[in-house]
Amino acid sequence: MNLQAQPSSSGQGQYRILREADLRDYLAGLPPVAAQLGGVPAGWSISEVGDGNLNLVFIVKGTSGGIAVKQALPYVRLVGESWPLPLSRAHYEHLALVHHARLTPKLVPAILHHDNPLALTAMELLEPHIIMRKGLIGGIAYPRFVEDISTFMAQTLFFSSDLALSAAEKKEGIADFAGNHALCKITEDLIFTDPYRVAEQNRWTAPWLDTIAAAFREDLDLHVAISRLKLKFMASPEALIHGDLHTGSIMVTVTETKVIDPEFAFYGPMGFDIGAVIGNLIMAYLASAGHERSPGDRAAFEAWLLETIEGVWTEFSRKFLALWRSEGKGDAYPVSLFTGEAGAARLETERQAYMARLFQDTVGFAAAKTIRRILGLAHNLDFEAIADEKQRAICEARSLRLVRTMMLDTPSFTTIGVVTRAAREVRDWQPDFANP
Ligand code: SR1
Ligand code: MG
Repeated sequence: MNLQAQPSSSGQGQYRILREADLRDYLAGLPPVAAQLGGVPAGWSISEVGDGNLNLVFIVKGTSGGIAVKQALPYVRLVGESWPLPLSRAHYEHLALVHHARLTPKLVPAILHHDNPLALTAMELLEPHIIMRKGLIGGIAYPRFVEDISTFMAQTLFFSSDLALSAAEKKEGIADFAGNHALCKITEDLIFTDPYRVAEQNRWTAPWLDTIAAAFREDLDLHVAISRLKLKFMASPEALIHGDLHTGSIMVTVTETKVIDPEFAFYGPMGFDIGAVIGNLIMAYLASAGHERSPGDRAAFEAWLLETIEGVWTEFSRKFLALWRSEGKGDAYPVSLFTGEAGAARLETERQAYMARLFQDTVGFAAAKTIRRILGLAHNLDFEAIADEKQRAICEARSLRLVRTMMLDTPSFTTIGVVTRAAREVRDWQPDFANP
């Protein structure tokens, strides 16, 4: 397995896991970064704050400002050294950040420095932003979110697709990210395979979900559905996707949204990103009952979540279609094949059909993203923060009931309104754990 980062033209350092003192010396040797921090290096405060599954994250503060430094570890942090992981993911994350910054500079952190051999990126410190998932657990609504995330997805997906690019540009893009296959393999295993079979690392809220987990392992209809989604993930290089666009990869205030952590980026199906956002909002909605202090005290927040789920799809779809109409200069759908009034009308019909297919993919992937967080290895704080395990299991069982239908009967979810209606209906369903 290749544990080395891609060769770098700058070549500032050999890989070593940075500790505080080492990082201080390293940053002191970078004049623009040192100037941004201000003061003397000995006075900088450095703390490791990473709570994700894979990397180290340091916050460094000086007299003038702060920065965030992310360093990839040569293994999966959540599991340990027994699960090696290539450092090259930092290279792909940097490439994706550059793509995002070019298209949506206000929606991503500014990159201050990147060192490939050290698998390290220094970025703007996002303050007072918090991880969106934590805000949602706290019942905070984010009025900018729909506008920002729909812009992020429409821009980054459309402009890396065949609708915008020449065939040559698109294939070069695919090649640039083709080496990120170890990160894809994590997704292929943890999302599309393990939750549906006996796998050592699976876990769920036992004993309440034991019967449901067993049923998911036996359900061949579900195995066909998840395998179709897996194939779509593996074999549909539609656009450069973020690849891990859950609410833990988004930092927010009530006035700003910043998308972070695109280390899983590769050319894949667009619905995987959109489904990640929608699936994670569904989980926030169905976990919300577990965070109530008194019955109904989060009703307004939950109504906002449902409106947000609807807004994410409708605004994404509107913006993506608008881009296609004005910037659809790629090699797919050649303009010369759709001339005149009849051609324009036919192309518009085709655009609507394309969006309908993309919506179906989105529904399926949203379901897959939810199931993996309840029955697989890496769980979501939305549910994990519910201390009463039976109450947590009730919220998780409701989620599984909804998304199992979304995965098995995807065509019946014709609009996003059908999804939110089904979510609202399952919100107060009481599972019978003896007869789930
Ligand atoms: C072993 S990595 C587990 C998960 O963490 C990342 O955030 C991705 O979602 C991955 O699937
Ligand atoms: Mg991440």
